[in-house]
Amino acid sequence: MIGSNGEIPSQPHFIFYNNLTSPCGALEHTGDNLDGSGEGDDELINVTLNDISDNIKELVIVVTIHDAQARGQNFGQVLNSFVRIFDTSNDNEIAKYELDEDFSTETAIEFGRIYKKSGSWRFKAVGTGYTAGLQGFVDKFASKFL
Ligand SMILES: [Ca+2]
Repeated sequence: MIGSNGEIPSQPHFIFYNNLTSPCGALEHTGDNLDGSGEGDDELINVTLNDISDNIKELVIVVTIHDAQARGQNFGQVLNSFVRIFDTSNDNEIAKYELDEDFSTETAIEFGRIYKKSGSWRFKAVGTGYTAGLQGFVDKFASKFL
């Protein structure tokens, strides 16, 4: 969750497997799935846009492989991996990337951004892959406290 200065305001605003819920309650991560077992979506982040506190201007959605560098892993080695965003009010899929095809050599991707403009929330697909893993995003958005 990004504030107006382009950074995460505080550690509780960094939503991931060890911090599942945002301070405002608008974001809820359903938890870590370590092995991809089960059908369909393995991990979900539910977002209630109207509940996001006013100091948050943007949500940056990132997918990474845990300890990818140490394990020598990338998305190309994970079968049937994808990230998508959909609107639960009408089940419309807004965007989807196939990670194993589109990001075969990467270990982290910035999937997209949900941002506020003129009082309403919009989604922008980004689709930029990185090889620096989660730490690269921490350095970029949370350098002050992580
Ligand atoms: Ca996981």
